[in-house]
Amino acid sequence: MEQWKNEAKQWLQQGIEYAHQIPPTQLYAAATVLLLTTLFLLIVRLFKRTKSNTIVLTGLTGSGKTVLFYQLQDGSSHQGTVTSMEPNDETFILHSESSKKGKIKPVHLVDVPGHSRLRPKLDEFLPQAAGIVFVVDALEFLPNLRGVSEYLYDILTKASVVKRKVPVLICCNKTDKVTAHTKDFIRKQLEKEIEKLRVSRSGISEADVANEFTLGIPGELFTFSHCSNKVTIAESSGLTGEISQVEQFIREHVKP
Ligand SMILES: Nc1nc2c(ncn2[C@@H]2O[C@H](COP(=O)(O)OP(=O)(O)OP(=O)(O)O)[C@@H](O)[C@H]2O)c(=O)[nH]1
Ligand SMILES: [Mg+2]
Repeated sequence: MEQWKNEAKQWLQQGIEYAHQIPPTQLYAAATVLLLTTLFLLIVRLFKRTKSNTIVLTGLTGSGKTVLFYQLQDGSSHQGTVTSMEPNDETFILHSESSKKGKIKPVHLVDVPGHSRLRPKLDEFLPQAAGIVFVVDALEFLPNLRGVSEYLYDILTKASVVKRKVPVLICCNKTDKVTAHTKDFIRKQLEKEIEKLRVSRSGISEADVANEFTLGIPGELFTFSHCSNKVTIAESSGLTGEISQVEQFIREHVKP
């Protein structure tokens, strides 16, 4: 023990002598580098902690976004809603998790109205989105097929979505009604329709697609598995509160 102590003392002495030999500028430089590295590491940690908790609800008007929003927030459908004129934008703990103990991260949920005049609002929220829930009316699906596909195509080719590989959940809503289409049917129809759009849009001039990314793999029929971001499909009924697949998606991408 004593021997160890002496050896340590000697080393310390040597170290101090050595430090005295180093020119002060070099010492300052070393200290600055150390300080900057610490600062850098601190900033990295801070950024990791403030990972986005924003989930964006989007889709055509009448698909059931606002009902879903309330259902997630307070577990009530508010007995349906009328066409929204403003986005709903709130941060809360999911209703289904409100009774849980432990560390639960609140979710910042945004419901962007589907009306075409309000859609540009989407661009305000997409850059911070950790996930997108694209709500589709599974009841009135076929008459809206073109419109739904166009809106989805637009979202899947936005720079803010493609570059950050934001995951997208296509949510086939209103499954409480027996005449609602299944998610497999909806997925196939959407893929077919997006393929048509892809062909027709590839002819558009360079200028028009300046900030857009192309979709799919050239020479192959489009499927959602070709997207660079993860696209999954689920079923829900906002009205009756069957929203577990949506909650699961949110929990997957907003981690405590
Ligand atoms: N049967 C059934 N009807 C639903 C469901 N979800 C919503 N609806 C009805 O669909 C209509 C539109 O719902 P909203 O939530 O207001 O639709 P939205 O997507 O917010 O529409 P915009 O605000 O115009 O973009 C309302 O009359 C709801 O009652 C559902 O799960 N099942
Ligand atoms: Mg609404």
